[in-house]
Amino acid sequence: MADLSKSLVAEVSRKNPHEPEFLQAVEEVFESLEPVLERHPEYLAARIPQRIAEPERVVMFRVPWVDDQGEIHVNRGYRIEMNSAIGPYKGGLRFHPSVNLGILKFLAFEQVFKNSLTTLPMGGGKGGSDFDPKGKSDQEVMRFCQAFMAELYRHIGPNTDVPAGDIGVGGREIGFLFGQYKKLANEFTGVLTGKGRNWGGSLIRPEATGYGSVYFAAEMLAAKGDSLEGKRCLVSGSGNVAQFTVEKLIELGAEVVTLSDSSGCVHDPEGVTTEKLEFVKELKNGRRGRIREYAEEYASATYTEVDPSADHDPLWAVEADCAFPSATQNELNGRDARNLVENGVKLVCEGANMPTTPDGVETFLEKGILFGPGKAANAGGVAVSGLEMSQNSLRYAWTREEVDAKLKSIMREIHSSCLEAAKEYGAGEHDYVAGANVAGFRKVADAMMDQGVV
Ligand code: NDP
Ligand code: 2IT
Repeated sequence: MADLSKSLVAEVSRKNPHEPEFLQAVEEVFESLEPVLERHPEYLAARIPQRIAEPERVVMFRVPWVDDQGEIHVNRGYRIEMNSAIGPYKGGLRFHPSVNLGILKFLAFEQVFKNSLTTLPMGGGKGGSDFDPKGKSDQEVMRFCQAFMAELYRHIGPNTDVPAGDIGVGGREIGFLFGQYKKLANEFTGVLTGKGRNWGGSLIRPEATGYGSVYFAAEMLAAKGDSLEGKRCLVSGSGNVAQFTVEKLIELGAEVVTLSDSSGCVHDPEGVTTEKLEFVKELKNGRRGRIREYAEEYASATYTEVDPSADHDPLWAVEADCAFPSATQNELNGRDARNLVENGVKLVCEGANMPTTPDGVETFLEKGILFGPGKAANAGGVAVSGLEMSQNSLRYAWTREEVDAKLKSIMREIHSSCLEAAKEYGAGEHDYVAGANVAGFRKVADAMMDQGVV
């Protein structure tokens, strides 16, 4: 890393010493911005890097709730309002026991650039709680969501901050959150996205992140004269993003041979068919069971439990052409990256946010792997959230075909703006990491310059 970005990262690091994921995300972006800052000293004079790495506002609050046995629990709620230069704060809510301030700041920081890339007018934000929905009854999840929204509702609004889902927050949670917001604010507005289709939700929003990630992968391959047809693919996770990544890959003629959850991974050399995918959807969204049951249901599959002492993930050691990490941050390390390269993987497309560690990214770039970074590749979800906001404002609903066509064209546009930015600032021909960071940054930075020191 050159001196300029090093000293900027050191400054952010001094202010945020206990937030490793946040610093990881900042370091990657600042490194890519080096040539931009050299060519545009006005950004440095206006302290844009320092300002963009400082949330406009952070809200932290107590969330007390009562379980089915009458026991009282206390969780912590957060909303990071990172940047509103190009639109209202926009980004998901994560409910997971690992949630802390640093993780949400990394996600909010990434969201600023991702939302800018979508071409839609959305600022960046992220929130959530250390609440664990696993093993909780629907009633408990509802009471938690109501308690969480009892505070959050003061800080959000359709023109201020519009949350959505992320890990642990899907259609069920958005329903409970929306119901409580509506009751407290006495307003039916598009304050959340990912809503049910009968009450203001957009068609294709559930599918959008996974579909968008596959559209982005198809664009990367098309730029090399190739396609997904017949490609053997590894997918990690088995939640929202993973499920619809698999669905679109099957539709485009690829073969998916892995899935996982936080307990372990399954390898099915005969491929995940549409019927097997339906089983996974029912397992994960209906019964809320474990992916291990896939291997119990289908004899072609084997299950490997997570080994916390292992230095690599067996899922990334399976022979394949393409990999779609779609579970969580830092799930694919340097050793995993080398395993993938040795086993013939030519494309890695990040459905999750920052799933690849920095040494993993370096390996992919060094080896000339087509690597789609999360803030570009998984932007389809928030893009369709933006389209849901537009439909809510219009009080109108587009058809499935209309939304899907817009998603496809947004992903195509993100792909080409990454390549153009990489070229303009002298990065490698297929350096989507630099391209996404630079293209996402320039729009936000210019808006911040226009709006003065606020
Ligand atoms: P879900 O909660 O639907 O699914 C998450 C999946 O990842 C589950 O299979 C879960 O396993 C697994 N997982 C979660 N945490 C861990 C962990 N610490 N270690 C190992 N596995 C884990 O979430 P999504 O599919 O919505 O999100 C997946 C990723 O995609 C996240 O990085 C998210 O930020 C990102 N993303 C999501 C978008 C969306 O629209 N939903 C948009 C853009 C990015 P288990 O069942 O055991 O919990
Ligand atoms: O990481 C993400 O982009 C999301 N979780 C989706 C955010 C949104 O507002 O739809």
